[in-house]
Amino acid sequence: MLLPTLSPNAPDLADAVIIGDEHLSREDLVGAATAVAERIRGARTLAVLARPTGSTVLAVVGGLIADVTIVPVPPDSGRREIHHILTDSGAQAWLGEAPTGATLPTIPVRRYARSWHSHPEPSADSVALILYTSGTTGAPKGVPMTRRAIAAGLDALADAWDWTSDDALAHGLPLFHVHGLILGLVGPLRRGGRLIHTVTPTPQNYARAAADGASMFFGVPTVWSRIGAAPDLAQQLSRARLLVSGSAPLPVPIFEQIRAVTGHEVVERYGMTETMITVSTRAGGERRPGWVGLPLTGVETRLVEGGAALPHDGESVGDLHVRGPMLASGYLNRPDATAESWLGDGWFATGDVAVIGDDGMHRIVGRRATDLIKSGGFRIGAGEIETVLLAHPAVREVAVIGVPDADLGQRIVAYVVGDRSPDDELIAFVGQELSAHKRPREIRWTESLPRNAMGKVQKKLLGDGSERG
Ligand code: MCA
Ligand code: AMP
Repeated sequence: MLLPTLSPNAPDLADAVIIGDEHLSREDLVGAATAVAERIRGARTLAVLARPTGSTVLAVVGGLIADVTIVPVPPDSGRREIHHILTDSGAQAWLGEAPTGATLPTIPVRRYARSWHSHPEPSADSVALILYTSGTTGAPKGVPMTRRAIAAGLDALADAWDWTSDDALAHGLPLFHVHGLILGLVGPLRRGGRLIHTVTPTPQNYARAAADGASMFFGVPTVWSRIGAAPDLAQQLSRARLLVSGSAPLPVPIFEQIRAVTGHEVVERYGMTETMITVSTRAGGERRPGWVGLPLTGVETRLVEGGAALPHDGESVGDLHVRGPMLASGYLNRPDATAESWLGDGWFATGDVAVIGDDGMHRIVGRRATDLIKSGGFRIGAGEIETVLLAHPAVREVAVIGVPDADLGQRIVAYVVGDRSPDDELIAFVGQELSAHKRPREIRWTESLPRNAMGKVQKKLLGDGSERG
């Protein structure tokens, strides 16, 4: 059973989910989400505009109860992105709020409706969620996540982090990724503890959640960096049990700053949309700054270079492959891309380059793919932004890269050849078509792009030279 604590006979829990100003007891959750389930039963796939609201929580939980696949859509998605996600996933309707100009029908989510009908537990192989994630080129790919994989991934984390129903989890991460949605919402619902979703992950909101009794905090490195820079607020987090970072590398100075101001060594964990979390430091183990820890229970990892396995000696750098029960089994409608990354025998090629110590500790060195940018913990494909910019009449050539950024890890910069237009216009143009976080922070106009003899843009020559592109 994916959500045992949401069975109609589970004991009530006041404030099982607090999201912004909305408070849902466990009884509210079960009653209202079951009412959603009644309305949608028999549907196959529904889209949810994943704003951080009680309606989104009820829509997702209603889908889980009714065995209807939910596709969370970034609420600030542009036209092109929404169109792609809806057509690729085959979503039949919007559940809850719909974006302006929506063409699909809308099924309302009613906060005060109640049903106590008991729905049968869906098959463990049923697809609960389809999450979209960027590749280097083209539109985002859908990753179908089964109930079995989600349950396995969450239980492996509970084991690593000693995560129980006594924990109250706090975070303010988006509800359309593994981090905020699966770990951050389905996680506490599976464990049976409270969730405080702070809507935005600001230092003020995290300090308030700590004062309200949160024991566990999730953040991307940008969030921890901003908290570290606000020591008075950060001190409030001292009383928590566990601070967890993931989605991008946590720089060592930030680890140390958080330790200095909260007394906590942040637990770092590593994962991907396609694999959920596979490697983590443990609540009861060493937290080594710059290292992401040990494979979770049930996970195997290997380092490969040119088809040969590399030793785990803390020095050999190779492609990281992972295998475990929390992995998805492929991309939706993309057998080509699936075949590139799922290698057979259950192994998945992460595209990340790593070293493994003889004690099993993993360090992520970087990414093999040159065109994937991580900004604020969001995975962003350079190619997707380039395609949009090329459709702007002023743009003749474009190359998008991630440049190092103290706050965001990387920030998106677009090198453009064309008829000079206001930078804001180009940035807004990307925002109309894609999500807000895919907008370039900066446009750099140039006479030409550096190309090799084959005509391919040499991104390594752009930026200040330190970029991974
Ligand atoms: C942003 N702004 C811009 C631009 N970009 N303005 C002009 N041009 C741009 N290009 C605006 C924003 O709209 C915002 O305005 C203001 O600038 C500040 O933006 P920003 O610095 O980005 O801060 P933020 O909006 O506070 O976002 C930082 C964030 C966010 C909260 C850390 O990046 C975030 O939520 N990241 C989480 C990503 C995540 O959950 N990833 C998980 C995927 P205004 O203030 O007016 O709005 S990874 C995953 O799931 C795996 C499995 C894993 O390992 O976890
Ligand atoms: P996404 O599919 O958005 O979850 O992005 C997954 C990618 O984020 C991984 O392939 C890594 O490149 C990166 N990532 C996630 N967690 C970490 C971490 N703790 N350290 C370094 N990179 C990470």
